[in-house]
Amino acid sequence: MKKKLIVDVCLSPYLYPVYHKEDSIVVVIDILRATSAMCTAFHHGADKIIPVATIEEATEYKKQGFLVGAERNGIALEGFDFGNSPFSYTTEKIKGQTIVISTTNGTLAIEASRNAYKVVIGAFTNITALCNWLKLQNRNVLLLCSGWKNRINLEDTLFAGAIASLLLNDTELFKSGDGALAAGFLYSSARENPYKYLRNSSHTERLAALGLKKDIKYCFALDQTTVIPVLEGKYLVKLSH
Ligand code: 3SL
Repeated sequence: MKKKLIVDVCLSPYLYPVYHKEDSIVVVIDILRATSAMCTAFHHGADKIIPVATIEEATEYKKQGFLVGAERNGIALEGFDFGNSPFSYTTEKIKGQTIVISTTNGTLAIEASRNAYKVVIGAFTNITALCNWLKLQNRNVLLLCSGWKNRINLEDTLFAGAIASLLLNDTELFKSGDGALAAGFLYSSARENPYKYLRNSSHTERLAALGLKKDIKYCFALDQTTVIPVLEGKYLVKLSH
């Protein structure tokens, strides 16, 4: 019998070192809102994205003339071109451009997983394209939730559960680690209406209090794009598939 591939979920970037395996594909997940915004930016024509962990790096790129998105605690930082709303990455502003993004959690998770075999970006907005691609890779898959300041959050876990369930149910290729089992249970409770299920979660409440309900709804919309961003050196680029 052919050995099965493993799909597992790492619930926080803090735990990443104990999940790291040299041969795994890592899917970085920050549903609200970094990875949703990145998929949208590519869909609207961004050429490359440079994800950076710190505001100092973002400031340095800004000085060099790059378009820079910077967000902390849900708020767009003054002196930069964008925050983290998918709606700010419009075609008029970013088509053909290399943009720089620094966010509270999402870009930290990318930084944490740089040493993986491959790092790709996942969101509800590219879920079908991403799953179809993962099924063809013949690799273990680690779904890395960005969480909130190293704590677990519900929306990333739920999305990880959705991906794990799609990989496990649609093929015989994978078996799951306990993280994927737990996230899958969460997803099966929430799948009828994830947006409603998450209405009392901490980051949904935080963004709603900032008047960002439209962003939240958008980040739960399925398949807005077929783009899969992939990390190549310091750049995220569009995967050709
Ligand atoms: O944590 C992050 O990286 C951000 O996505 C947070 S926010 O949605 O912009 O508040």
